[in-house]
Amino acid sequence: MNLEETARKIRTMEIRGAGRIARHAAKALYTHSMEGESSDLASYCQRMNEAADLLISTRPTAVSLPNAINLVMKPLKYETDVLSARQNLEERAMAFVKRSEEAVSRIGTIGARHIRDGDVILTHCNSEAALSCILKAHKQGMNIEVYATEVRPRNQGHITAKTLSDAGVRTNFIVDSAARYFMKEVDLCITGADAITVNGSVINKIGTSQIALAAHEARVSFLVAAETYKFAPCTILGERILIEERSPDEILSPEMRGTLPNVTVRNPTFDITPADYVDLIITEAGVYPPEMAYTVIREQLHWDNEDMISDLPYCEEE
Ligand code: RI2
Repeated sequence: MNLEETARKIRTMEIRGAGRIARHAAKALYTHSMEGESSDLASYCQRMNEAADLLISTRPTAVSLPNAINLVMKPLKYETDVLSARQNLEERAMAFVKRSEEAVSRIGTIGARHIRDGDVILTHCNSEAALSCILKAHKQGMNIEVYATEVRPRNQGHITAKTLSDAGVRTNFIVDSAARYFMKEVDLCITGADAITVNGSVINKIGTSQIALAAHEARVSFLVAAETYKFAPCTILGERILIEERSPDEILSPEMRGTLPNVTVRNPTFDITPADYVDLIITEAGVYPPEMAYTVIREQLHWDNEDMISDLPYCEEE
């Protein structure tokens, strides 16, 4: 898949999920570097910077995307010749893909330790990291049951239900608004994350914060499974994560909206769950209470490298 195709597919959500978006972006940079014909370092850098800008512009919220691009692109500025610049960038891109895949698997192993035999787990949207925990527990022979939400308007819950069903996990498929109704039957909620701020707030699929609130009310644990590259270094500087608002067509067709002249359809894709409602964040580097987000950013993402924070391209005001 070339750069433009990858960018288009991320934008239209044919490629979706915060981790997958990041891996595809790294692969697109790899391919773009391989296919290019730049003979000097300056034109190679320009070409790659344009590619990075295009990829970053595709979706604004999942911090995994700019974090991955940052990891691949940033050291370019220290290169002195085009050949090694290309080779090093391509190595970094593939190293990120490998690291990301291993992280999801490791999160499963760590997360399964927080699931007990007999647990009923509620999950929201379609998260590789959250599913990794659930599937690992199932593989270890635990007798678990899952409530999976539908996830209007894009219905990512269908993918989750199919994955769980194929793996033989007993699954209840529910509409998003039924989450509080069923919370009394749930032992544990596990979701993924698109971004985690320095104060431990979790940005994830719209509806997550309502579920966290219902879990809090029912004294049900709320866990978040997320690779360390979902933490947002820019939030240390007080920046906010931009919440994507997608087309109203995803909710009501233009024809239907035409019959409702006084109605505005709003379609925010993500919401923010404050740290108070999050019990634990499961990462590939171990588990952290949300209050330790600063430590994760500092130790795992090496935020104190001045280059990294001086020109972060990806955080905008809300
Ligand atoms: P993993 C998804 O976003 C969902 O919000 C999901 O919870 C999150 O990414 C993390 O997914 P979207 O692309 O990286 O469906 O754990 O909007 O797979």
